[in-house]
Amino acid sequence: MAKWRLSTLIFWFSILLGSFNSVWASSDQVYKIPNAFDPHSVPAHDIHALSMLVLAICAAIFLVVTVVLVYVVVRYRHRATDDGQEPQQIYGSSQIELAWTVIPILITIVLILVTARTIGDIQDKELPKDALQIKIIGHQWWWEVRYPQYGFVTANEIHVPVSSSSHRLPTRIILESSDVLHSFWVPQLAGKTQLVPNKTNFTWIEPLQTGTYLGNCAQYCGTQHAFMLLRVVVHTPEDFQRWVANQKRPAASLTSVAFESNSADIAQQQTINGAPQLAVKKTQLAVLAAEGQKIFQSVACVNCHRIAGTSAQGIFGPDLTHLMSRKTIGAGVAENTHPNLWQWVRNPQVLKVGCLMPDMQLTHRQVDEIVAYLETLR
Ligand code: HEC
Ligand SMILES: [Cu+2]
Repeated sequence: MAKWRLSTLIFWFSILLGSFNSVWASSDQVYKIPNAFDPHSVPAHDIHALSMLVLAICAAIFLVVTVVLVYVVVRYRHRATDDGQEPQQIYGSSQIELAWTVIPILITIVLILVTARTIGDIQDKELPKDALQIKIIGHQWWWEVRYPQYGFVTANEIHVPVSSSSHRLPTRIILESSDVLHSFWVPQLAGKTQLVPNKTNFTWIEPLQTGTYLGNCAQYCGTQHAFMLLRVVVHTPEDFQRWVANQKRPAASLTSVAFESNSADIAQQQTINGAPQLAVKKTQLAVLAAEGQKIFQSVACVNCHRIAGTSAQGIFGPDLTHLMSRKTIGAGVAENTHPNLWQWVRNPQVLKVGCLMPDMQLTHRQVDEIVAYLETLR
């Protein structure tokens, strides 16, 4: 009995914790849980309205059943004065049988119709011809994000403009997979859509408020499925154009970048995890970064990663041309900070066990240099 009570307590406590998650979601953490009941985009609003209707119908059924059940249990409970005989039994009441057949059928038809209408509305939506197009390719366990109209590629973080009633700016999203099934889901922006190998799927979003919206892969796809997170950053149209202009640039040449003042903040940081603490000055940093680029180009990094404007043209891993413009690395497994990036390059298998980037067996010094180079990729 005591055990049963404890497990019940734990059960309800975890339910409670789960519901608090959506409250905590307001702080800016890497792992916050997106709330599907707080839609900020056109298709998500439609889905939300439908789910509220379905919930209301289910709640009404639940209420009727519970009230009748409680009434019967109380009204006809066992009494000391009972004579032990069964009450009068009813057989073959066509009235009752009709009622419990026809009413559920009607309810089910209503649910089917409203669902079909919402799905149809969302799928058949005519988007403006000049709508922004994004192609997302699922990989174990990260998202490749292509902007074919602008000719650049990024990863895991999707940037789109905000839409308003005066200036509608929806985004069409083309979904493909390079390996296994994945599922694109950003609950506040749209419903789930599968990414299927050898098939092209579509979905669209039309965010109505700027901000960052979190999503994740919603189809189990292997070891690191849980860390196949994505974020959608919704900008004002002007900010979006600024972001696009930066992404379109090839990686800036090292000599110009490393001496820029914004490298100074990197210079303040120190290497962690037992590596020698380097208090580097800007010029030293430039030397480090130049060395880093040489190493990057001489080891296997270039086989898997692309850095536009350099000889690195691999496509197996994420495009690194503007790595530092991303908030996270490893599809949301860690924030894109100096210590995390260092740890990643040193051995990605520590941060993301089983991920498809191997431990490159670099020395601390080589990692310092490569990270100095990567940090010029803004
Ligand atoms: C065998 C292919 C391969 C090689 C070689 C490789 N990587 Fe990777 N790399 C990947 C893959 C795949 C990912 C994505 C892993 C994930 O998120 O699950 C990745 C992710 C990264 C990321 C994080 C990018 C992001 O936006 O999340 C960085 C930085 C990176 N690699 C740097 C390097 C460097 C530096 C080297 C060379 C020392 C290197 N990689 C060698 C395949 C490779
Ligand atoms: Cu997955």
